[in-house]
Amino acid sequence: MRTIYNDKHALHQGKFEMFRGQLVPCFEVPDRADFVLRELQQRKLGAIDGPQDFADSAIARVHAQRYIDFLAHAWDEWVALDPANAQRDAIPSYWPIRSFRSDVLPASFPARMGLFSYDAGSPLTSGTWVAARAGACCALTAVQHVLAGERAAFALTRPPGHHAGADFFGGYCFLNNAAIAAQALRDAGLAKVAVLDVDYHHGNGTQAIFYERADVFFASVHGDPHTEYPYYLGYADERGAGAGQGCNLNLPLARGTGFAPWRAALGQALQAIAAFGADALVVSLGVDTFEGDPISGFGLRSADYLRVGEDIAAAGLPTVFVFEGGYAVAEVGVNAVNVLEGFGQRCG
Ligand code: SP5
Ligand code: ZN
Repeated sequence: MRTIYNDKHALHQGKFEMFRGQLVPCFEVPDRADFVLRELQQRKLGAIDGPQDFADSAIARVHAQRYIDFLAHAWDEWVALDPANAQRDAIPSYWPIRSFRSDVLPASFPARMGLFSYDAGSPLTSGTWVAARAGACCALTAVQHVLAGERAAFALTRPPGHHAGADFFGGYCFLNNAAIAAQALRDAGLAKVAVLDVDYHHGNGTQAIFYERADVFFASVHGDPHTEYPYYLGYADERGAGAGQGCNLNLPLARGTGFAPWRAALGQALQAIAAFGADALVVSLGVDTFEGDPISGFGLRSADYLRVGEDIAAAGLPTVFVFEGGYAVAEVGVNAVNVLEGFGQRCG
């Protein structure tokens, strides 16, 4: 399987994230992608190419223009507030929760930053826009290879994407690479696309982007939001709305769930995707379901990821894998590449 990778990902390197009243070192670090890259190279899993460049218009198919404009200039505005900010990450501290207006774009940069975000755990840095944009180009390039007839391709992206909505960042995510890929597949003429999200955390951004649409099915297996991030979305009763009624499937599982019940939920998601009649599949491939993950609570072991890849391959669909979470840095390469290897062996 071909991988699309770009070393600009390392330009996004947050220092700290807010956790229970303290700034703690970021979990989402550049080493994550580099460990996956090294594992791909060692196992000779296929060609590793750079991305093609795409215009921002491909990103604007999913993200609001005023949000793209905000991201593109955020760092300069942050430093303009105070030259000393060049040494600090930008983290929001104000949010327009219920009863506030979100139609007005305040002149104040911190106020706008809060309008376009939902947590204090996703620092924006000098290289965030360039890295996120390059990641989106990796996802779009992977789509091109699958449209050209390859069975599957892997976009080795960071920062991750599935928590980012049409006009907000959060959960370490800025541009929703999986949603951008799914939309690109639709724009190329495929009638029905499914997004399968296997990250430990619910893909709230992807769900929100497609919630009222009948052409993109979203299925997710994740930690129960009653106790797990992102808390405010990802419940089983969210089935889609309007034209998208029935096109959203959430399968929340309790913290502590092991591979057998997790795999049964994956089977349920894949069955729903088959019933939907998808022409192509985008997989939000987070491996923070690993038993050793420092911020998550499922019990998957490294060998289990081979089975995950086999199960996904059995769906028989052209597939774009997009890298998401996974914070046990030393094992993240083995785990992610096991999925790809399992997929490759099953699909031939
Ligand atoms: C893409 C993705 O996986 N995003 C996950 C975002 C999770 N953010 C909240 C993490 C809370 C960190 N908890 C630290 C526990 C240290 N003992
Ligand atoms: Zn995650």
